[in-house]
Amino acid sequence: MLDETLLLACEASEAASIAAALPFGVRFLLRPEITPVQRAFLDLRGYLVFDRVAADAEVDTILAEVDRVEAELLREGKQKINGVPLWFGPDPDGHEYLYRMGFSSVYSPFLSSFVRDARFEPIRRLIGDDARIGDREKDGVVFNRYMNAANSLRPNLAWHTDALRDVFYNWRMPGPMLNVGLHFDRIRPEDGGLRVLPGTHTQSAWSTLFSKIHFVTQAPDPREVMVETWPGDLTVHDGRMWHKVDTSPKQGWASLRRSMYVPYVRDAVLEKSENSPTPMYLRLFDAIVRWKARRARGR
Ligand SMILES: O=C(O)CCC(=O)C(=O)O
Ligand SMILES: [Fe+2]
Repeated sequence: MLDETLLLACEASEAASIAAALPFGVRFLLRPEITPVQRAFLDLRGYLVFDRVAADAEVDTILAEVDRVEAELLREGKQKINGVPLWFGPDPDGHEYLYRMGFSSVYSPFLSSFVRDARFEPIRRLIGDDARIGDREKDGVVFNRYMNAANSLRPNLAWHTDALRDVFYNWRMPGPMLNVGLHFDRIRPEDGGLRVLPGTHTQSAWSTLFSKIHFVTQAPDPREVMVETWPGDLTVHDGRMWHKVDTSPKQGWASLRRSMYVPYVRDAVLEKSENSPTPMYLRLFDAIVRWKARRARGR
């Protein structure tokens, strides 16, 4: 982890040259304020990784909460929360398993208060002094699980920019936006996991939309950087940057990777409810994931 003790008061121009010299895999400590070097690295590369922002006990509690909510949703036979489809598919033992859940904090008072914890305040202010936690807006707090197993609904997530979602939501080209993720597993480079294309957050609108096929292209890119994670890590990435999740070469439960994305929102308040329709981009996303799972089964 980078020791920034002597860099806390540096000028923006100095921070920019320090950031440019840091390795792509640099891990930062989340302090009460985002530091000049952290800001400069984010501006330059499009992402930041903070070392273990959640404690092991919190990681365990969140994972147990998700299991509890999953069981409740299965009991109730729920297919969607606030219009966002729940992605259920078989696990390696043949049981129904939840691969993606939007609005996960709606059923969990623990999650709802955890994402508002004071330690995340510098992240909120990084996004904007007026930013709020939109856990009842957009897709809410999204919990993801990925597994490499026969019949898995989701072994990976192909190249995409999160900005596309905003094009669908607002019908305009996205401006700067930051996405905040928590990571729950030890993922080494050889485990697949999150890959980003540093610097692509400043590309043209055309490249943001078309330089790869959203949610379909999975192939390695010579410029890609693997984001190694420890349980409890927090990542921030610019939504205009290309990124993907690669399949673990492990099989079954050993390949499980879990992440949770917390929406910070600055637009007008648009809370969703049980009657909210499924957004167009999610219908598309849903169709692509199911098509890929069917295709994989057919192989
Ligand atoms: O699981 C991850 O870390 C990435 C998830 C992601 O990129 C997304 O849901 O848009
Ligand atoms: Fe994404």
